[in-house]
Amino acid sequence: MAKSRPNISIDTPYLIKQIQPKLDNESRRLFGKRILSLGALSMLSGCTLTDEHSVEKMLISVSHWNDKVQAFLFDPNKLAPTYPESMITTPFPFNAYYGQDEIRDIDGDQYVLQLGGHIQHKKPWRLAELALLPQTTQVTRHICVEGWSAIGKWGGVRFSDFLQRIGADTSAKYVGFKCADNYYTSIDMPTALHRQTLLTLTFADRTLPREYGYPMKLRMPTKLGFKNPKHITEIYVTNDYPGGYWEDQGYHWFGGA
Ligand SMILES: Nc1nc2c(c(=O)[nH]1)N[C@H]1C(S)=C(S)[C@@H](COP(=O)(O)O)O[C@H]1N2
Ligand SMILES: [Mo]
Repeated sequence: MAKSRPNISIDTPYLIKQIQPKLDNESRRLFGKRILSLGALSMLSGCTLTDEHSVEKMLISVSHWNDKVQAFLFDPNKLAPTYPESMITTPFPFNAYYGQDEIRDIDGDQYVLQLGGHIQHKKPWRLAELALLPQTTQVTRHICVEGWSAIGKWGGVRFSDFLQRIGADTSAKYVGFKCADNYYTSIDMPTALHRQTLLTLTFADRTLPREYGYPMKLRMPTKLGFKNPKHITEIYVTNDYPGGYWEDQGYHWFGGA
């Protein structure tokens, strides 16, 4: 039985004041661009703001809130900046949850990419087969939350083309990734379908070096570094929130750059 709720009125400007400092910088910046109504607040938070309890619940879920704000404001048609090749950073930084000495050695001839979840054609892919698909390149900036950024050139298959080819259900919520080093992450479908999201096989016009994710990584200039999985061994489409290696330790899941 639904409890009868005290009919309190909610002071929207006050609420916004409470929420603003809890937003991360990016959400705050994006937030400033829009006029916020109580309707938008309830929609973004998924809470019906009818009583104090629901307001509290909303304030508690501010981390999810940040994700939702970013997802809501993500413009699938807006391109991340691209750069001239003269601006490429050399040497390009390596980063992983382990040091250089533990970089995985993967045999490209033995490699298979597994597909799972809401995908029609789940036949695994060999590296050579991926290389036969139409390729494109981009020079974009990789931004790591640890406080560095670097410009690099990546090449590969448009991920949206690949998803279409394998018959992925693009109305599903998430695309998840499992990696050879046990790293894992997941992204929202709109970002998966973004035209700069690349199933990446090359770096600086050469076979993807082992430190940067050989044999295959996903490159997204619209997302922070930790959302860009290297050494991918499995791609799956799902409606169940898959989380991620850093995300499960408190990083914001959406991770927009
Ligand atoms: N498989 C895997 N992918 C990963 C990571 C990792 O540890 N393992 N680290 C992430 C982080 S935090 C960053 S910044 C980038 C670093 O990519 P780079 O080595 O090409 O600069 O990879 C991301 N993808
Ligand atoms: Mo990172």
